[in-house]
Formats: sequence, structure tokens, C-alpha cells
Amino acid sequence: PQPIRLADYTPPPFLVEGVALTFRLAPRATRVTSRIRFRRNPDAQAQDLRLDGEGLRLISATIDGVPITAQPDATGLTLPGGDLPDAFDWAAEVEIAPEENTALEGLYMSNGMYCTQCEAEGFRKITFYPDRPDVMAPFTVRVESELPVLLSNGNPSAQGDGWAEWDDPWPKPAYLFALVAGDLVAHSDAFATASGRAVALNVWVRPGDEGRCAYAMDSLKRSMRWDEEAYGREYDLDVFNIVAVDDFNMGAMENKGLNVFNSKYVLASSETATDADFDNIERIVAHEYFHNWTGNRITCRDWFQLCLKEGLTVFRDQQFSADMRSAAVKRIEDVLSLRARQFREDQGPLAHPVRPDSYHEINNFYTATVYEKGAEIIRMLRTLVGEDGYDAGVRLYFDRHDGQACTIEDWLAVFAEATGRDLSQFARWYAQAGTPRLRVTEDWDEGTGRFTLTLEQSTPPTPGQPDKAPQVIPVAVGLLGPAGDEIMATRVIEMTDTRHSLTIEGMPARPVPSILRGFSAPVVVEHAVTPERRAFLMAHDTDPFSRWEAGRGLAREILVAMVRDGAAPGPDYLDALAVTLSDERLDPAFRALCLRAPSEDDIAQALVDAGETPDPMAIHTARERFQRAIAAHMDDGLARAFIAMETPGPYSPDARDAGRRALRLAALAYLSRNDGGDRAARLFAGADNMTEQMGALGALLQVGAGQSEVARFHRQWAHDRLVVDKWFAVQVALAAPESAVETARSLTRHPDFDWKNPNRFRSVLGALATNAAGFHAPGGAGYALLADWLIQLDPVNPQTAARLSTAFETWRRYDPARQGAMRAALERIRATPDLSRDLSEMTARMLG
Ligand code: B3K
Ligand code: ZN
Repeated sequence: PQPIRLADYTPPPFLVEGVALTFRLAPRATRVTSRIRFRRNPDAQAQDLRLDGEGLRLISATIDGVPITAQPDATGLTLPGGDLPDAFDWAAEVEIAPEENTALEGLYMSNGMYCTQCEAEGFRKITFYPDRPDVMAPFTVRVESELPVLLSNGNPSAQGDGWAEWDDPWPKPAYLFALVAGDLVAHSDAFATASGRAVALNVWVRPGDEGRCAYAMDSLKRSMRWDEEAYGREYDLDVFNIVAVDDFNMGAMENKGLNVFNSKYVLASSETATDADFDNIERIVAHEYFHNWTGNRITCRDWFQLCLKEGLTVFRDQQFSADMRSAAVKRIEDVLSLRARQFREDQGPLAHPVRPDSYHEINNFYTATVYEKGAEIIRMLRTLVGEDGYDAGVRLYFDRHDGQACTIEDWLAVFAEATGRDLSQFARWYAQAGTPRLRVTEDWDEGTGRFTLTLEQSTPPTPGQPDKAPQVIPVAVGLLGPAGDEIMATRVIEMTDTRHSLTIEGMPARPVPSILRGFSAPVVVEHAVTPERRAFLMAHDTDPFSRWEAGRGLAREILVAMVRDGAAPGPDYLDALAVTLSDERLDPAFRALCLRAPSEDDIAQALVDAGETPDPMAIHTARERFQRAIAAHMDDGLARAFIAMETPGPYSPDARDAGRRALRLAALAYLSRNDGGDRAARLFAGADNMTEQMGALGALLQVGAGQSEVARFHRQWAHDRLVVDKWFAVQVALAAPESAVETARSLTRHPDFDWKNPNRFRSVLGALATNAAGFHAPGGAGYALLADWLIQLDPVNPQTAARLSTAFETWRRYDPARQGAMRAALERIRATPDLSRDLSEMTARMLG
């Protein structure tokens, strides 16, 4: 099959002026009738009108009341343009079977409830339609069902016994359509917008879950206020509904006025959700809400422009979280996630530009690159044009493009116009894949006091892009004096060429540069500095990100050395870490991040960057020894922190208490290496919140203890799906390398292992992939187990199968035996008859 290409884009031949849908819901035979008003698009060359439609049983279709003669094929229906009037009414009736829809795309059922997921191309599984984002229309929807709660987009317009009607006045693409019907209860509230519109807010959940919606609701209200204050964007309907669903392929979906969420990102109580869960709920509720303007009111012209809405909306949710919590901690967490997911993607066969040029299955491009690197590009843009320039550009974007389907060119043009800057070279960030390397060298002339910093950029080749051009890189730099005082405040070097130098004259003594403050660009810095220099920055840098980064770099270098030759961490690092641990001027959440050792995958990436072949078992052993060395060196300090960071009083998910718990549990994980898990067992027994209960269980499992706690945990929580997911995941993720595969395999035989539920599938097979040494254990049993399950899942739910197949994206990193086994697993998947388009594309790209 031929890929879809950006270069082949053509405007739609017909536009839609209005859509009226009626749903008569039944599990195996839902009838959908559509009435669509079409009008010829004066800007289009194409004539024939293509209506997408998949898996639909066509009952009837007419054009202006006359039955059509065209017959549908497997993916839709073509109406020959020559026969069509310039404006006409399409009316059709189709039948679909939501109960049989296990792919969770289109209209499907979850625990007796009907719900939809249309992005990217699910609407075509509901009815015939030009299912492309540049066709925007107002919708009215009538839902008929005996179920008590019937929801769709927009405002409720009428309802009666067994039916409800909804009216969405804002033109939208079909991917934002949503319908929900079920036996649901609402946690309700209200919001008054800045201009005085009263908005009814509801979080809809299954009966029994209504006590766990307060945090999602609170996050929603704070998001609504924040978007008014930070971006001047108000909500535009009378109601905003959120629905929690147990069976969902991803996190959540921003359907207009009716967001549908994976229940994991809605439901939270102190007993059942961890601090990380609360944090995610706040972030994802905000993200979906922010899409109302960046995505819905202004959408994407085609799916190649996905980063237009996703990169911007991630950037906006990052800004929001930074305002709600500690900005420094948030930035570090975002960088950790970028490196873990996006840098890893860029390093392997799935590397692609933030705006790809072609795809087979668009669902495969909801990636860390599109989302997170997409957000980094917006952040760099803001750094380059300045806060005021950014605000002016964004204002122009909303003014000019409201109601339109746009491109990255439209987005960049508003900044070029508002600020007078030429952004043509900057646009390369969207087109060029790969993570740029930034090589830094220093030159110091003692006699004249001249200090020169030289930066050189290069980007390694990625699939289909052997040669890379230089990019615009904003490098935030500061200088410290030998006593640790800041002698040059942060300034941003705008690098546009391959090589760039900065010279500063008249320095009384050799300064210490602090490079890439705040992680001002998504690049890898290569700067050979001594451990003493890193320790100095760790103690003195005024930029909190760079301060953390100095310690991180040191830890990474030590770990790499430990993997190579079994060295041990020196006292300099251990002492510096001990100072950080007990420095009460530092935010506990920041200290917790400093204590976190680089992950096994980070170390593997570092070895690959150094041109070496990572050995997952050696990495695991080195990291284990590293953590034991820290535990042994800092036992007293860790014990003090464990006590001092107790959070008295009732549990609160706020950033302050969460930070204290993070530090306390980080200390506990180390202490368990000294006390065999005694403290952790006591904490587990007495914990009254899930953060500490899970933290204690994790600490026990990491030292090979905790089996009775595992059993107790299951007895306590067997009735709670979301907690049982955690129970599955923690056992697999923290199993010892030798037993991880067997643990995963035996859990797939557990009666609670409902493999068709994506959260549950991920809790075992996704967790296995995160246990690097276990997944890569010699012999390839981990690869075979994952491949077996992906092959089993693919016909049922191709999207989730394709997503999890990225566990294999690193295969070329490894030694011949592992490469052979990973490759064989991928080839076995690829050779499976009737493999989905999703998984075919992924395996083809990975095998290269
Ligand atoms: N836009 C959705 C993601 C849709 C994924 C389709 N496979 C959620 C989000 O980014 O907000
Ligand atoms: Zn999004």
C-alpha cells in the first residue's frame, strides 16, 4: 500500500454547512441516520466527493431525496463530482455494532456504557462522512436509548423519555464528535467565565465512583481560570462534560464540550491514587481543556499538522503545571520524560520529524516527538521572540484563525508578522528529525582575561534523512566566578550556524560556564568537564535545572564508568549528594529528583551515545551497586530525611506535601537496602494513602522482599480496577531480572488479567518493557512473550498493540545475540497473517 503524503494534500471538493445525526442505540444494531448539507468548495480543483466509511452496513442513502446509485467499497463511497449539484442534502442510514467494536475506535461499549473515540479517523466507523480535519461543520445530535444519561457535544437542546438532543454551534471536524450513553452519575459544579457566562460542569462516572471526582473537577476549574488569565481564552458553551471510561486506548480526548477520559486520569482518592496520579489528573484535565482553543476552535488542516495542536497544547499544560506547582521541579520532570521517550525515539528506527512527511496509519504518530519535542519547539520560539513577542503572536493567531483548519506555516507566520523576525530557518525544527548534539569547548587566556566559549552543532542521520542542516538553537548561558557567585546573568546565544563563539573580555579569573540553562533547547550537550566542575555547579549554579543537571551528568558518568570497569562512586559525588539531601533551603521535591538515579535505559542511551554496546544486565548490576553505595554512605542522612519528611495531618495532594512524600519515599528506597525492608514493611502496614502504600511496596520489591505484602495488597484492593492495575504493574516492573519474564507470564494467567482492557494489558506487558534488564534477559524469553501477546492483541485492538511494539525500537543497540532475538520477534510479528495496518507499519519501520 502507498503511504499518505503531506505533499499530496488537496483541499476538500465539498464543504459541510451542517450535520444532523440521530442514533438509535442498540449493542449489536445501532442505527445512525445522517443529514448533511454539502456545498461545493470554490477553492478546490478535485471534483469527486469521497465519503469515508468503514464497517458500516448501508441501509439507505439519498441525495436531495433521490436514492444514490454508487456502491460503497471497503473504505467508503465515491460520489462522482459531475453528477453533483453545487449544494445538496445527503441523507443516509447505516447500522453498526458497538458491542463488537473491541478496537475502541468509533462507537464502542465499555461496561454497558456507549462511548466514542473518533480521533484520528474513527468517525468513519460511525457513518459516511468526509472524515478529514479540514471539513468543519456545526452538528446537532439526537440520541435515543433507554439508558438514563445521554450526552453529545455542545449544549443540551431538548430531552424526553428515552431521548436527548444536543446542539453544537461551533464548526468542528468530525474527529471531535462524541457521544456517551450510560447509567452514570455526575459530580457537578459551576464556573463563571470572565465575561460572565455561567457554565455547568459535570464529571460523569459509574455509580459508586462519584466520591473520587473532586480533584478532576478542581483541576478543571483552575484550568478554565488559567486559560483566561494566561491566554485570554474563555470557554464558549453552557456546559462542559467529562466522562470517565474504563476501556480507553490512551489518556483522554478533547471532544468539543464532552471530554472522554481514561478513568485512571479522572478518579482519585487519597486511598486509591498516588501523588503521581493526582499530578497526571491535573495535567491531563488541563491539557484536554486547553484543546478547546488550541485544537478545537483552531484545528489542523491535515494530520501532518498534528503538532500544531499537540505541541502547543502540551506547552500550555506545562506552563499551567509550572504555575500550579514548582516551576523548577516541573521543568526537570519534563526534561526527564523528553529524554526517556523522545530522545530514545530519535536514536532509533522510529525517528521522525515533528511534522512527518508521510504515514500509513496516523495513529502511529501520536508520539513523544510530535507531542513533547513539539512543545519544546514552542518553548524555544518563546525564548527567541521573547514573552511579549510570544503573546503578540498568539493573539494574532487566535484573531486571524479562529474557526479555521491551519498549518505550521500559519502558526509561524503570525510570529514572523508580530515580531518582524525571519523564522524560515527556525522552521527546520519541524522538518528535520534527530536530536542535535552541541559540542562545547572553552578557551581561557590568563594573561588578557579573555574567555571564549565555542559551540558546534551536528545532528546524526535518521531514517530517510542522511544529511542535516544547522538549526536555530537558543543556548541559555551564565557564568559563575570561582567562589560560586554569578558573574554573568543568563543570556541567550542564538546559534544559527554550525559553529558559534562567544568571547568575554576582562575576566579577573577563569569563569565557570553554566550551559543550556533551563534546558533551553532539546539537544544533547557534549562538554568534557571534570567531576570537580560538575560538583561545583551542583553546589552553586543559580539555575535550578542546571544545578540538577550537573548532578545528573555526574551520576551518569559514574554509572557509565561502573558499567565499563566495575569502578565505585567516589566520595566527591557521595558527599555532594549528601549535602543536597540535607540542604533544607532546597525544595524537598527537588531533592527527591536529585536522589533519583538515572534509569537503566538512560544509561543504555548514554553508552550508545559513546559508541558502545549496552549490556542490560551489566547496567542493572552497576545501577544496583551505585544505589547501594549511596545507601551505605548516607544512611544517617537518609534516616533523618525519612523521619523529617513525614506529612502530619490528613493527606493532601498539594505540591508541598507531595514533594515531602517524594523525598521520604526516595529515602526509604535507599534505606531498604540497609535495613532489608524493615522500615518499608512498617510503613506499608500503617499507610493510610496509596502514595505511601505503593512507595513502601516498591521499596520492598526492590530488595527482593514484599511477597506477603503483595498478597495482602491484592486482598485489600481486589474490588478496585485501577488499584489492581498498579498491583500487576509494580510486580513486573520491579521484579529481579532473572524472574521478570516468569512473573509477567504467570500474571497473564491470573484470573484478573483481562487482556482486552488496555490499562490491564499495559500493566503487565507494558511494565515488562520498562523492566529493562528483565525484558532483555539473555535467551530472549521477554521478547518472545511480548511478541506472542502483541500478535494476540492485534486483531482485537491494533492501536494498543502498535503502541506497545515500540518496546522493540532499540533493537539495533544491542549485541548480536539480542539483536537476533529481537529481530526474530519483530519478524514473527510482521509475518502474522492479516496483521493490522498499525502494527505492519511499526514493524516495517523498526526492521528498516
Ligand atoms: N488528541 C487526543 C489523542 C488522540 C489519539 C488518537 N490515537 C488526546 C490528546 O492529545 O489530548
Ligand atoms: Zn492533546
